[in-house]
Amino acid sequence: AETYSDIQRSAQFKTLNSDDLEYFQSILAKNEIIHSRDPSDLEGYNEDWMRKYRGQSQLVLRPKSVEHLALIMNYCNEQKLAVVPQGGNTDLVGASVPVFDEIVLSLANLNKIRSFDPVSGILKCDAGVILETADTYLRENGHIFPLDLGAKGSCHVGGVCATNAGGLRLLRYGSLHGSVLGLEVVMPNGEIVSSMDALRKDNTGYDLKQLFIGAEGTLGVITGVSILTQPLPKAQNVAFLAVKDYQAVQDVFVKAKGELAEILSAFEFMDKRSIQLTKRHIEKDTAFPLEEEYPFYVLIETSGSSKTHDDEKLETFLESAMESELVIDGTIAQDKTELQNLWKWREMIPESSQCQGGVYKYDVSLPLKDLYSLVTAVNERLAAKDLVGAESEKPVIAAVGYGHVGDGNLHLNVATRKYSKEIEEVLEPFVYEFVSQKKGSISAEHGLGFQKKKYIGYTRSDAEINMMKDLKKHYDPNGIMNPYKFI
Ligand code: FAD
Ligand code: 2HG
Ligand code: ZN
Repeated sequence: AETYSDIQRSAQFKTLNSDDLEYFQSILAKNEIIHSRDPSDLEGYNEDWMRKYRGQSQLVLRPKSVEHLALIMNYCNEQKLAVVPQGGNTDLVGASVPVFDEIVLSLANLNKIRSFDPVSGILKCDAGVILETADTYLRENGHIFPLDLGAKGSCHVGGVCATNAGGLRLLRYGSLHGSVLGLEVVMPNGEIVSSMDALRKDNTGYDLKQLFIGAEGTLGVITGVSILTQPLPKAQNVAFLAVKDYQAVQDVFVKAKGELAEILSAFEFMDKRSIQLTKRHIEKDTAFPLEEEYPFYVLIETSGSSKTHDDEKLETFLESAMESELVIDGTIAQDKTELQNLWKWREMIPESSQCQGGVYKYDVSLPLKDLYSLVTAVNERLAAKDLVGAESEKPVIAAVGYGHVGDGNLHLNVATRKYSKEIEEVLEPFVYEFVSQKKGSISAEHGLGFQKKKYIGYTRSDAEINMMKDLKKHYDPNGIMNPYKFI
């Protein structure tokens, strides 16, 4: 894990003492406080999902009420104690863990569904509800959460809002900036600001909740979320297809948009190396659906209200795609288990690239025509420096590319045998410069966190960065909210 050797703990923050602990003990129950002088006892809170970043916090607070959380924030602000809000700790940019001794403020105990209206489809819940729990509850009520991602079993509803996660169906249901209707937020001074009663349409002044969506916990703590959910589709299909090159991925996308139209709910792509890496990790339990390997694969999902109608549309689409040799091989899930297995070959890529020892993850937006060129450029660069290969003495196992084609969002994962500064320096700032030259964004959906704090200028202008800094100074004058990160 990263040692943060190039930055210093800020002297403006107080170090936790016994008076502080006493105060927290006076408002919280014993099981809402985890304190240890040995930070490794709190590893699950101090270390991130990739095992790349590790902080040194000795204190985790897990309040069960918003009022208690507000008292904690007010106290921390007055005492200048730095705080990291934490949801499911599945973040991929080093935003969710402390850097030094910041207090971890976990939302895990604020985990109740507050209400659901099946007529409007509006769900109101605490921020600490696990995404999958919310989705299961909604399915029992004929609806689905408008966002789905591989980390759904651990990430929180508040956490996905704080990162503005995009996920696998953004193409269909849009971003959280559109589906979140209201938030309840505890500000650094302890004030509770709520727009939880918000309506579908409400144009009275600034849309303040947007400030917290994607702010990565640097402005306030989200404690409640009101969100517009979607009707549970009655019919769902998944096709897993093989194509000969990246141009064909784009051609299939255009064809799918035109012919599957309103039933298209996901369009994902992955390259050969992504699948080879994933095979190493999951093939013993999940058979790969195609007999051969191909340069690129696409996963297409349809969601609609009539099975016969959707089946017919998908079959017609596939027949013509195969006849014209745009698609060279493929399979359609015949039942729910097969459908889940096909999704696994896409959803397990992030874990497969991480579990080999170390991983450098880049989540970028690029114009669609240039989307894959970054993967090619990085592989050429690694090969030129003789860093990549299957042989055990090569530090990089593979640089793989996959992602949400429908959103112009590429995930480049460089799987390594261990974390090393040498590899990092080959990749950064090269990747960011490449993306900036192509007029892309250095963060499509994961945020900036600690990983990309130095690189914000590649995508945002000075004027924009100054405006962000002004907001931060205004609402968090002591800088206690998630310090050392992008702002
Ligand atoms: P955490 O990781 O705990 O925190 C994330 C950030 O939000 C931190 O800055 C933290 O301080 C802040 N935060 C958390 N909760 C709050 C709160 N209540 N109030 C204020 N700030 C808060 N992302 C995508 O966009 N699309 C994907 O498809 C996707 N797939 C993933 C698949 C896997 C296997 C994994 C491990 C991650 C994936 N992610 C994806 C990353 C994604 O950012 C997270 O899964 C999710 O958004 C983080 O939610 P969390 O509850 O774990 O938040
Ligand atoms: C996904 O789309 C996630 O699977 C994770 O955003 C991507 O791990 C990654 O790089
Ligand atoms: Zn993604």
